[in-house]
Amino acid sequence: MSATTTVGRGSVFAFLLVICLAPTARAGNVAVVDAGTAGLVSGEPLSPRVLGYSDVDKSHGGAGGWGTNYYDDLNSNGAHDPGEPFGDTADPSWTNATSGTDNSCWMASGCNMLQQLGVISDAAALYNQYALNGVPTTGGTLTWDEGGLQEDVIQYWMSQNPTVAAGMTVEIHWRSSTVHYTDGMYAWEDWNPRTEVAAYLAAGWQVGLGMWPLSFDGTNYWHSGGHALTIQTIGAGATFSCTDSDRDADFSATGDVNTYTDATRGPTAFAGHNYYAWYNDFYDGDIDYYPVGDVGYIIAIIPEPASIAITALGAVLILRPRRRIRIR
Ligand SMILES: [Ca+2]
Ligand SMILES: [Ca+2]
Ligand SMILES: [Ca+2]
Repeated sequence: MSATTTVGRGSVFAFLLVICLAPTARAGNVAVVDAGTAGLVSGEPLSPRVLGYSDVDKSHGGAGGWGTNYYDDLNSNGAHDPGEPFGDTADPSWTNATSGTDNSCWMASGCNMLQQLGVISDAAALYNQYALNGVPTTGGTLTWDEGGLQEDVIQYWMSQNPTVAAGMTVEIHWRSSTVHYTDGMYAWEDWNPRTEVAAYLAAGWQVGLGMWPLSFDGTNYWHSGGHALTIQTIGAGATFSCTDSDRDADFSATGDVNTYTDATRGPTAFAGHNYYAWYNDFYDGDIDYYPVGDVGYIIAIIPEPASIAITALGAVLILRPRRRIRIR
């Protein structure tokens, strides 16, 4: 069952729960066999292109490149803390220049979603503000060196802008954590994520994804650190386009928009339910080589009144602990 909720008016922090930092082994989970539907699935709906796309990139113009930043570790704790100056090149005036991994893809995507929704006009400025000063969450205040989720950004921004937030709806979907395909792809239960995301886009919502590479040691699959993307279009057949904080356009895309190849599984009937999986090749551009991006998290936002209702599974979420894997 996909865990789904709607977050709006006055309850923006109600569903921020557990943080899970460690990669999670999947031994003992139920596996479903996908008979005859493996590989690329064509005929999925073609969604309209999001207007006015936003592409906040990680700071990458200096020595740090896309993956590393430098900061003045004023309290010498080996981490970037709120207010500590940072950049892609160390400043000679800093007293304790230190480097760290930039894990802020979730922050960039959340800011993109807000700009594409039209409630802010400068996503890069908001990103820089949050990257420096942090995004408060129930798990602590997160800056650029920590993983998070788009909802951290969106819900914090909503708390800072309650008048606008009162006119927004946020829906969050997680796929099952207990059922997967025999190839290790995790399944959504009775919910086709690609089709549903296309429906969101067609109805004017903004959508962000979270996905996690799979690791396999010969016995167990598990998800390691993942990635967050901002959806622009669900293509017909086997692609979607997005903006990606960790690179400029590559593969088949031009400009700032990236087009990645998808693969899906399902629908596969098992134990009275239909299962679906969705993944893509955001790492290497070759889905046949290694399907790295297992899409497990979808967040959608829209100004109210919401014109469509995707699902109504809030009660399920309340009963289940929320598993959070940080994405970078
Ligand atoms: Ca950098
Ligand atoms: Ca520090
Ligand atoms: Ca980019």
